[in-house]
Amino acid sequence: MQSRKLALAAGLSLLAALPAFTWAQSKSAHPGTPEEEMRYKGAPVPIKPEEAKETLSPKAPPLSADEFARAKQIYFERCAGCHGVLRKGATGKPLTTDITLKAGTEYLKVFINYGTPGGMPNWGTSGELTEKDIDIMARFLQHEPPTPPEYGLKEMKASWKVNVAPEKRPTKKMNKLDLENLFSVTLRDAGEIALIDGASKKIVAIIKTGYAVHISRISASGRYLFVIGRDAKIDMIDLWMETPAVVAEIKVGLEARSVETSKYKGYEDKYAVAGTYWPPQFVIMKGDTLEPVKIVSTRGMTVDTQEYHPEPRVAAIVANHHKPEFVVNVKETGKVMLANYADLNNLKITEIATARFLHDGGWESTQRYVMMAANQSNKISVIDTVEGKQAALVEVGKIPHPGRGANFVHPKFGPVWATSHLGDETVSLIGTDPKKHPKQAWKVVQTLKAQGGGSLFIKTHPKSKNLWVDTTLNPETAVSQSIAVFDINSLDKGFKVLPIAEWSGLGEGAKRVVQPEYNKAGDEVWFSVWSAKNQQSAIVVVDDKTRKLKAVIKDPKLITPTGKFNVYNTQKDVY
Ligand code: DHE
Repeated sequence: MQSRKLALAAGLSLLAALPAFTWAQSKSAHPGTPEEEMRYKGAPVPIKPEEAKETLSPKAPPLSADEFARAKQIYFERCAGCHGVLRKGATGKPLTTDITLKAGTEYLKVFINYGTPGGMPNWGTSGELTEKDIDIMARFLQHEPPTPPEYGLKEMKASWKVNVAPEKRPTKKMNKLDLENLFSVTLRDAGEIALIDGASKKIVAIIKTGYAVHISRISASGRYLFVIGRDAKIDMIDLWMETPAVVAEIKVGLEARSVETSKYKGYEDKYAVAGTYWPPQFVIMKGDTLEPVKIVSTRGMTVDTQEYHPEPRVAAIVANHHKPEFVVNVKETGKVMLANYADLNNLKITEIATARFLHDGGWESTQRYVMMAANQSNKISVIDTVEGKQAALVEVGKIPHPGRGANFVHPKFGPVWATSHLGDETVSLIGTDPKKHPKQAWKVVQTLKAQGGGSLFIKTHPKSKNLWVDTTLNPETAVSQSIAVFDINSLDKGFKVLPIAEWSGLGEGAKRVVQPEYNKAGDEVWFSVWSAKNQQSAIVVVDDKTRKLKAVIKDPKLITPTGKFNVYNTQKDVY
């Protein structure tokens, strides 16, 4: 499987937007790049091209105003996710003018047309871009990159709304919902979330949120739900209201992925924090109103070559339980910033050098060490949140993508944290108990083979003996539409495959199975079966003990369900 190559002329999110897209249609020769890796591309950047400032460079070949506008649009939609808005390079190579001017128009045209073994899609030969567009892009790349506007306190405050002031909110829970077993489900392409009751599996509410909504996180008390869209809009939902609704909202930038809330003792529900891709910064807000109070830039030097990076995007943010701190992953510089929110006027930031490009991650079982994936380095950085330093940098498989990862007690090696990978079929189990299992601590103690590459998420629960591994982006339909499950006590026996998409009984569609999530009791696990916006999707619920189908949640309102966040498990970081 790993040896099969293809060129994919679109990002992951773009693919999701194409209704009748099948993997088979996407295959073409693309030497040197595994297809799973090709799919791991950024979504169109939701920055309006007209807002980005243009600079024409005298040394570059001329472009008309119309051509410049067209090129900006193509760049933000197709290129910026990998090469960065300012073209300084991320998953894709840098495309700054010192490089592109030397390369010249004809040379650049060849790259855009045919792609490269390093991962650049073949935009021309795949038919995605016309010859004319390719010519425009080749000239455009020799001009200075258009710069999107900065976004500071003034812009944030202008977008900020408190729909229900804290003093007007209920003083106790006004509904009969079992909040701890409620699920907040991302309805990605609808720009909404669904609140689904864990017991009845009924949709309790559909709430409008930001564009291409991404993740949900829950406040320390379990009362407030924070949802962030790719357009950097945050919606704060009060789960105590008779019908849960948005009580405050804000747009914290032009593009974002992460939101979190303060969880340290004495600071419960006090602050929220959000990280943005553009501008590269994070903002600390009041936890009851979302009023922005402190913005921190992440621009700075890269960890290895120590050169300036103008656009280091903020990836995962995790709330430290041991100190009043947020653990902030800064992608392109490869640094973890520990931002201490105890005194915002005298803000203390501990900057930890790890590896590039930091993406997602989560706690090991004691919640002292947080395990962060540096995906292009194939490493997991272990951050000791008590000491405030990196405890280890662990080599794992190709492009680790753990989500928040999975914790369990290995029959032989004691407590481990696991990640699956986008770039290969392995699951790496890392020992996490330096006290009782010092020999295994921060080492890969076992590598399992799962169904294939293209895995996004892995999950278990303290009460379960199952380890679930999805393969959402695998090119084989049978693999992307099913789930692998390991018995934690007999890992050597390999995995079983459950045909989740088939169980959903859905008609046509990509039906990609994504993100296992447990209910509060840890006795059932929910999977999204994700098809395009104009097709039916579903959530399939499996009994954890018997591994048999328990329920299928289908509803015309369940449009493109992806992430599911059980309130209790998200609040307490149970995974
Ligand atoms: Fe995500 C988490 C970024 C595409 C579903 N995603 C995250 C986090 C980051 C991130 C930084 C960690 C947030 C945190 O913990 O604070 N995601 C990105 C991207 O940059 C990327 C690759 C491309 C893009 O342009 O957005 C991307 N993500 C996707 C998808 O296409 C997914 C599969 C479907 C969707 O809804 O968009 C997707 N991402 C998720 C989910 C989580 C997530 C479900 C949370 C997992 C969890 O268990 O916590």
